[in-house]
Amino acid sequence: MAKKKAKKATAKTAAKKSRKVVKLAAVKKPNGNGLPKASTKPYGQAGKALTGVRILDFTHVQSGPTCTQLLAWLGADVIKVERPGVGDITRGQLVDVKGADSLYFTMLNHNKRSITIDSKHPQGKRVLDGLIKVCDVLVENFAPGALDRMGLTWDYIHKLNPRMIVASVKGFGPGPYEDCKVYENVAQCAGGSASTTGFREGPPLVTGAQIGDSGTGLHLALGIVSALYQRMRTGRGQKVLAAMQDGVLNLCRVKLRDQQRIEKGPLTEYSQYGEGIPFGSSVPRAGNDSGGGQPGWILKCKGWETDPDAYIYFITQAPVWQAICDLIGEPTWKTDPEYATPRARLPKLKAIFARIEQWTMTKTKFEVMEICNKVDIPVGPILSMKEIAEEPSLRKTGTVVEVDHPTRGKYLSVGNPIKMSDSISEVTRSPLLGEHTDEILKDVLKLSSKDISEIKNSGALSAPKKEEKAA
Ligand code: CAO
Repeated sequence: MAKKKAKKATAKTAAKKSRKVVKLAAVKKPNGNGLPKASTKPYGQAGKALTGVRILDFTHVQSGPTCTQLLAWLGADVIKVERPGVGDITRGQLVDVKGADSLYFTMLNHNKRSITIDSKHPQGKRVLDGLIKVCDVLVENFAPGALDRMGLTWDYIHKLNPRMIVASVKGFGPGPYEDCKVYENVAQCAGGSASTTGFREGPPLVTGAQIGDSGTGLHLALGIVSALYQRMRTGRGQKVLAAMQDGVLNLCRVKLRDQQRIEKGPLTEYSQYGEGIPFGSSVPRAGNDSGGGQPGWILKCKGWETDPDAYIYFITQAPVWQAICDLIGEPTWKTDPEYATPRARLPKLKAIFARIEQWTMTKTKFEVMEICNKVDIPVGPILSMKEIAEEPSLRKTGTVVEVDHPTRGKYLSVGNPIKMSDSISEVTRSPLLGEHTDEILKDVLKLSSKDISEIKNSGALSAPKKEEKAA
């Protein structure tokens, strides 16, 4: 009985502690169903989704920063810890403006604060310990074992702060490759994407969409938000792992679907089937075939001879087959048993798309888009990055934003692709290296000026002097 009471008390204290960090009205003012009274503030003015959540951001390059940038857009206070003098390596990669942080860095680190700490220096460790105590989530994507080598093991962190959620991106989950370092294209290859991308007669291909890095960052963000939600009930943190191989495979799940179908017979919707080419034992590369049940292909449009992006993705969706026949001038195909049903069309897809292409080549991709959408035919223009950058509707929604930066000037970035009616994202510029070091020591850690001087004088927050480096 006494044990039970003590347990209850511990749980209560843990819950109380967790409330201190995430100040959710839901917890403070229960209203029958546990939710607070509906806010009377206008939408967009009642804080942000993650207001009150503080993130210790140990991420670098792309996968981890994608995750923490998203959390920052959703309202979290993201404190990015960087190595003194160097920072996130991407600050100096693919530089286009001399002396300024690269677009690689700025476009992945909006809305964050930066503090420089040598995590292996005893005084640096002292600062980190302080931050661990006041943060809700530690996010990292170091090479396997690097966090432990800094002394920041799960046990150590959890002892300092039992509410802490420790979230990691790694290349692989537990298994034969768990110790490997991984970059984007390694993950695309190991996650099944490359073997299923490209043309049958060509080599495997990687895709420009950063499904390994940014894709895994998104998976991790969802894990973190879920762990924060679970912590509301349990009062304790947990480990969250998103492995890049797993993230890529999750995005390739239709291909694992096809792997199981191929064992039972040919994949009839693949153009390979129509061409009479036998299937092997694993899912082949399918060019521009659609991944679903509605056949599609990329077709040339007017101007394709000189414009590399004058193409359109055309889907011969079954319910609009009649409209397609009328548009391309083949009205007899509507009733001809050789063409009238999806099944009858499967073996002739190549010829059918060639005939549709004769029509699309007489129009620009935007004309095809307009004409087809009027009669509900799903098509997609191949938009170049130039066209996307200039597209007014994307600017209007904040999906493409112009950001001003003190050393590089104005640049374009992708804003938050998730739109929420009561948690509006504003994109603010990425921090300069160590820009918020003093502010964080003073306002977040509440250190005295004496303590701050002591830490600074120890060299834990600044780059080693050149002579010292050489020595
Ligand atoms: N103070 C002191 N040391 C620091 C520090 C700081 N603030 N920040 C980092 N370091 C140290 C680390 O402790 C590590 O040292 P040890 O190897 O001695 O333990 C060292 O910097 C290098 O870290 P790393 O191994 O993570 O970096 P890397 O450039 O060698 O590898 C990468 C990069 C991406 C391959 C590797 O981090 C990785 O595999 N991460 C997981 C998968 C991932 O996220 N990949 C996507 C990257 S984006 O394409």
